[in-house]
Amino acid sequence: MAKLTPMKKYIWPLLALSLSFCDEKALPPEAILPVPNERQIAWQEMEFYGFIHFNMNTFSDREWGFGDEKPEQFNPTDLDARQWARIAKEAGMKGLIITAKHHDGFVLWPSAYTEHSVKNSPWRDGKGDLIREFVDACREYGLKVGIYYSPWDRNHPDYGKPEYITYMRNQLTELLSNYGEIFEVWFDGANGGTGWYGGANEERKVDKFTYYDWPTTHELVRRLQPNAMMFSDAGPDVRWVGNEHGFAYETTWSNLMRDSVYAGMPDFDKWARGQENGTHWVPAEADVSIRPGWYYHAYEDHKVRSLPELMEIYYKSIGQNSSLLINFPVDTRGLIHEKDEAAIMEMAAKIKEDFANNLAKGASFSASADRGKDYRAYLLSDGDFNTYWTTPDGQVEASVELDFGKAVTFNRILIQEFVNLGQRVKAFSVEKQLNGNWEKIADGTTIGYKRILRIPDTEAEKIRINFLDGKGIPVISEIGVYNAPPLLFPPKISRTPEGKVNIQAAEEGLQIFYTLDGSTPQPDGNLFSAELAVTQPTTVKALVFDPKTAKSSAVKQVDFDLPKVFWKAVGATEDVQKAFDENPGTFWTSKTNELVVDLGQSVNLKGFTYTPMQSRYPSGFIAEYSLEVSEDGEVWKKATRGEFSNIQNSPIEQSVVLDPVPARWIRLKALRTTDGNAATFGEFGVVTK
Ligand code: FUL
Repeated sequence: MAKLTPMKKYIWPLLALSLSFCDEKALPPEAILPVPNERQIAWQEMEFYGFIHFNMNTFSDREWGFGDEKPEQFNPTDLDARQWARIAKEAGMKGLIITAKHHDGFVLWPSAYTEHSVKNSPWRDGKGDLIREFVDACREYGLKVGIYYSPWDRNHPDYGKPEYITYMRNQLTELLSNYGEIFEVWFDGANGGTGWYGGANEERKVDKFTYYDWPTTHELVRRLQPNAMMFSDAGPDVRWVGNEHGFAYETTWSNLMRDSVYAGMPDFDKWARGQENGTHWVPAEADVSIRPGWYYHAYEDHKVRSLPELMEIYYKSIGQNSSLLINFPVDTRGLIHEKDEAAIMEMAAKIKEDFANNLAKGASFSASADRGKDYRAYLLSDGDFNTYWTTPDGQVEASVELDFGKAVTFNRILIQEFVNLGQRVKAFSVEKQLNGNWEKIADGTTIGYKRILRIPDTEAEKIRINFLDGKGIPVISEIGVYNAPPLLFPPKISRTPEGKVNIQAAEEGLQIFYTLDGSTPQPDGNLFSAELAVTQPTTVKALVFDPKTAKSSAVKQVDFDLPKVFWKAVGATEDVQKAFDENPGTFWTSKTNELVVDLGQSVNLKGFTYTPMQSRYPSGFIAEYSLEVSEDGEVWKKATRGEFSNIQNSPIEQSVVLDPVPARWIRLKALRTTDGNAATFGEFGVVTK
C-alpha cells in the first residue's frame, strides 16, 4: 500500500474507536452510480451458465448457414434435451441459453410466422417443438432458461425491409409468451450481408443503429419478460466481452456509456473493458465454445478444450468481473458429445478442488478503519455477499489484514466488491508477512463482483490487502484465500516445414510420451527424447507425465499432413514463405488477394486449411474464397467456393472438406476480406489423408 505515515497509523485506530461509540448511527455508504438493478443482481449471482448451439448448421456442417437450407435437413436421430440439462447441472451451471434462431433463419419451434422451422422437418414427424423440450428439461433440472435470437436472418425474404421487424417481434412474442420465465434474451451482434433472402441471393446491408428500432423491441421484451436480461454487444442489461475466447480483462468495469455505445457498432471492442465513468450498469458476459467452432463438426472431435484451457477461461472470466457462458455444440444425434461432457466435468471438478478450503475462514481479520459494528472486517469471510466491510466516508485508502495464526501456503486470492452500491476500486495491492517481514506479492486495478488473483505458491502468516484508489470508499463483501493444487499442462506439438516434430512440456522435470499411430499415449510407452521425422500425413498424440506424482496431463493431438518443405509460391515475393511455414504467428500479405502454391508433387486433395493472421491488429481476413487446382500449372479447375463465416470474431483455423480432386498447383483466392484490406495468410495447409 501507499506508505502509512506514523501519523496516519496513529489516527486510524482512534478513528475506529470513536466510530464504535456511534455504531448504532452508522449508516450504509451512499451508492455510487451506476448500480445494478434487481434483475442484474439476480443475474450476477448465476456467474456460470451454458450455451447450446444446435440448429440447421449442425446438419449443414457450417458455422453460418446461408439461409437456403431445407427444413428436411434438420433431423437429429437421438435428441435428448434432458441430457443437456443434466450435464449443465452437474457442471455447476445455473442456466442454459439455446439458439432458437441463428443467422440462417431456421427456427426450433413451430412458429406461426414461417414455414422454415421444425414443423416441416422429419424430426418428430414435424410435430416437435424443441424449445418446449428444452424448457421442460431445464425446469426439471432447476436451470434457468435463456433464448438466443439472431436479428440477422439470411432466409427471410423481407430482411432489410420494415416488414421483417414485425416478423422478428412476432417471433419474440411467441418465444417470450409461451415458455414461462426467461432469464436472458441474447441478441447477436452479427448483422447484415449476403444471404439467400427467399431466393433473392444478394447482399443486404442494414444500418444496425436504426433498422431494428431497438427501443421498441426492448420495450416488448420488458413487457413480456420483466425479469429477463437483454444481451447484445452493448446491452442494455449485459454486454459482450468483445472476444470469443471467454476472456475478460484485468481492468473490467461494469459501467458503460450505454447511450453512445450500441449493438453492432464498429470498433465495439474499444468498449469491451467497460468504462470507469460509464453512465449505466452493463456488466460483461464472456462467451466461448468448448470447441473451436460454435456448431458441431466431427472434424473438431479432437479439439475439445483441455482442462488447463478451460481453467484459464474460468479465471479470466469469472475471475475478472464477468459472467461465463460456455457453449456446447450439440452433435447431429442431438446430444452433447461424450468428449465435451468429459471436459466440462473435469472443469467442474477442478473448480471444486481449487476452492475446496478457504483459508480465510480460519484467519482473524482486522482493518485500518471501519464504519462501525455492522461493517467490520470479520464479515469478509462470512460467506454472505450482502454483508460487507467498509470505511467512514472519505476514507478511500484503507487496508484489511488477515492473520492466519501460523504459516500457510496459498496461490489464489478472491475478492468481491459489494457492487450493489456501485463498482469502486481502481487500484489495490496485496502484501504478505512471513517471519516478521512484509513483502508485496500482487497488485491489481478493478475488482467488481468477483476478482480472483492467481499467484505463485506463497507462504505467509499474514496478508494485507491495501485498497489504494477508488471512485469512493471501498465496500467489500468477501475475501477468500485458497491453495489450488497444480495442474499439468498438455505438451505443445510443432513441426518444421521439413517435417521435424518437436514436443515440449511447459515445465522442467516432466516426461513426454507420444504415439504416431493414433493410439492413446501411455506413461510406459514411447518416451520423447529427440525430434521425430514426420514426413507423411500423421496424427501425433502426446501427454506430459510427472514422475514425482505419477500424474499425466490430458492428451494433445495434432494432425499433420504433408510437410511443406518442397512447396513453392508462384509469382510472389520471398515473404510468401510465411504463409506456409508451419507457424500461424507469422503472416503474408497478398497484393493480388491470392496465394498460388506448387506442392512439388501431385496429391489427391481432400481439403484445405486457412488460419487468419494472429497478430493483435488483424487485417485482411479472408471472408469469401474460391479454390482452384491444376495438375500442370496451366489449366485450372474450380474446386470449391465458400465463406469463412464468423472469422472476424473467431480467428481460428478454418477447415474446408472437398470432394477429392487431383492437384499439384493450388490457388486460394480471397473474393472478399472482412475489412476490404489486402488478403493476409497466417497459415495455409492441405488435407490429403
Ligand atoms: C456470434 C455468431 O455469429 C456465432 O455464430 C455464434 O452464435 C456466437 C455466439 O455469436 O456473433
